[in-house]
Amino acid sequence: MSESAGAADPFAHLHDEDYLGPFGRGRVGHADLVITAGREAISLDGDWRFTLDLFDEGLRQKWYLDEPDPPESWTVPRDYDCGADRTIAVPSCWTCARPEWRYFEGGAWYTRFIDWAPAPDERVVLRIGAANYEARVFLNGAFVASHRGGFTPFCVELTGKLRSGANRLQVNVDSRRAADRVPMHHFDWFNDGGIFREVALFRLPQVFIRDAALRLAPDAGFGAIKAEIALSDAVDGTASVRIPELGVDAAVPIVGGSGSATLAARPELWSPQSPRLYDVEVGFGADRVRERIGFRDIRVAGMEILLNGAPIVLQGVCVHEDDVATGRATSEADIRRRLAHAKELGCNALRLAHYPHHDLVARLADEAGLMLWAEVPVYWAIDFANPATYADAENQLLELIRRDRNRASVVIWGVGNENADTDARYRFMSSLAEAARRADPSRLVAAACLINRATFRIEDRLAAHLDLIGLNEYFGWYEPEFTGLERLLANSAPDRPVVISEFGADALAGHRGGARTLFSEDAQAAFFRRQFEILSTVPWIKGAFPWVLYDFRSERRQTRFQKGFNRKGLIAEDKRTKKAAFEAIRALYSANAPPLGGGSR
Ligand code: GCB
Repeated sequence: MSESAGAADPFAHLHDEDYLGPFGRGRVGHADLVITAGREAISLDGDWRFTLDLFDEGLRQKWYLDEPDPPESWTVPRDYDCGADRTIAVPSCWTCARPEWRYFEGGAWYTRFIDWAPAPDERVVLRIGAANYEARVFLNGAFVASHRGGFTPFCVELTGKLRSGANRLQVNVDSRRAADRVPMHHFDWFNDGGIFREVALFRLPQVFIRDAALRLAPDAGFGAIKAEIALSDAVDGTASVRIPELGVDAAVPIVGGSGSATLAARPELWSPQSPRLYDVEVGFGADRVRERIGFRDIRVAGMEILLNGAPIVLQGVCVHEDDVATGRATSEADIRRRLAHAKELGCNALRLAHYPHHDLVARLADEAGLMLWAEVPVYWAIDFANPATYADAENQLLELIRRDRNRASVVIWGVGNENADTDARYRFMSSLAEAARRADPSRLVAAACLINRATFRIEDRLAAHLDLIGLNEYFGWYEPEFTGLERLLANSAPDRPVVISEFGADALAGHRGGARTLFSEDAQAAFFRRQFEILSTVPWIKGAFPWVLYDFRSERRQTRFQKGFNRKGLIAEDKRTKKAAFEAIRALYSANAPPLGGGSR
C-alpha cells in the first residue's frame, strides 16, 4: 500500500474498478518517435528491479508513488517494494526468465534508478525498443506516458523531469491478450511478455531533428534524391544534407519545423546483387544524425514487379522472430544467422511474419542484399468495427514506417494477414493501406489474403488498394489435394501481381516416411516440390514465401509431433537441424531450376 495514496482511505482501491482510467491519457505514438541513427545512446539495458503483478495491484494501489526507502522507515505496510533485489534483464522476455513465469500473461513492474540529470539546455528522450503489449511509464512517482503495440518502438520526452541525484524510472508492462488488441487474443505464435528490445536515453539540443527520410526521387530517371526533414519544433532555418560519396552537400530550407528538397545525384542503385549503401549526414544547428542508406526504386507496372526498372521475382521465405531460449528477444548473432540461412536457401527476399521484427534486421538486410516484406500484426479476426482498434493498428503501422523508411531492403509494407473479407474489415484495411501509401509512397503495399471460397478465386475487395496481392494457401496440407490449387489458379485472373505469401506443411525433424506420411520430412519436401511445380506454370505469380524458416513456439500445436511448436520450419527450432525440405527448396531456387513468374532472378 502506498503511504501517500493510503492516507485518506486505505481501502479505496478495493472498490475502484476504473483504476485504468488515468493511464489512458498521454499515449505516445508515431509522431513522438525521434530518429536515433548515429546518435549517442545512454543505454538503460541491464538489470531492472522486477515483479509480476497479476491483479494490477500496482495501478490500483499506486505502487509507483512509493519511494525506495528501507523497510525500517516504513510507517504503513506495503505490498510492493521497488527497492527489493529481484531483477530481470532488459531486454528480455519474462516468459523465458523462469519456468514458472512461462505462461504468465498480465502486468509487471520494471524499476530502474538513474543517477543522472541532463544539462539545463538539454532535452532528454527515453526510447523503448519494444514492450509487449501496453506500457505505462512513470518517473519519480508521476505517470508520464503510455504506449500500445507490442513490437514497435516508442519515445517519451523526459525533459525537465529528471532531477540531479536519484531518479526512479518505472515501466508497467501489460502482456494480456485481448479481443480489441492488434493482434487480438487468438494467434499462432507464443505470447511473450516484457521489455524485449533495447532501452536508452538520448540527450538532444533544444531544437533537434525529429525525423529525416531520404529516398530515390520517383520518376527522375534515377538521377535525384528526395530528402524530407522534420524538426522537434516549428522553427524556420536551414538544415543540411551531406552524402560525400555522391558529392551532395545541400542546404534544405526549413519552414515551420519541416522542409524537403530534391537533390541532383546519381547513386549506384541498391539491389540484392549489389547492395550499395551511402553514408548520409543530416544536420540542423548543432544536431546531427548519421545513416547508411541505399537508394532504389520499387514499383508495380502491369503484372510485373520492377526493381530499378527491371522485372524481378521474389524468391522468399517467411520467418518469425522467435527463439526457444530468449523468446521474442533477439540478438545480432541470431539475426545474422537468419539472413545467412535465407541466403543459403537461395532467397532474395524475406517475409518478416507477423509483426515488426528488431530494427537491426532491416539494417543487416540492407547490407546483405535481401528484400523485406515487413508487416503489422493485423492478424485473423481483429475487432475491425472498433475505432480504437483501428487507431492502434494505424499507429503501429506508422511507427514501423517511421522506424524503417530509410532502409532500402524494405520493399513491402504488409497491412494484414488472413482476414475475412467483411465490410468492416474492408473499411479498416483499405484505410490502413492508404495510410501506408500516404506515409511512404516509395514502397509496395500488400496483404496476405485468403481465397474467395464462394468463387474459388484469388479475389478480395481489398486488392483494389494493394500493389501486390499476397495469397496464403495450404493445398497439399490443410487441404490434402493439390488439385484445389490448380483449380484456383486456372479460375483466377488477377489484375495485379500475386505472390504466395505462405504455403507449407509440418514436419518433425528426423521423422521419416513416404510422401503422404503426415509430419514427415519426406512429405514436407514432396509438398514443396509439387507446389513449386504448379506455381511455376503461372506467369502472374511473381514470388513465393515458403512457410517458414524455423520451427517456432505456438501453444495451439499440441500433437506428439508438435509439442507446443509449429513444425512447418525448413529448419528445426535449434536453428541448426535442416529438414529435407530445406534442400528441396534450395534446389528449386538454384539457378538451374525454372524460375517462378517466367521472369529473371
Ligand atoms: C497461416 C498463418 C500463420 C500460421 C500458418 C500455419 O496461414 O498466417 O501464422 O502459422 O498458417 O502454420 O498454419
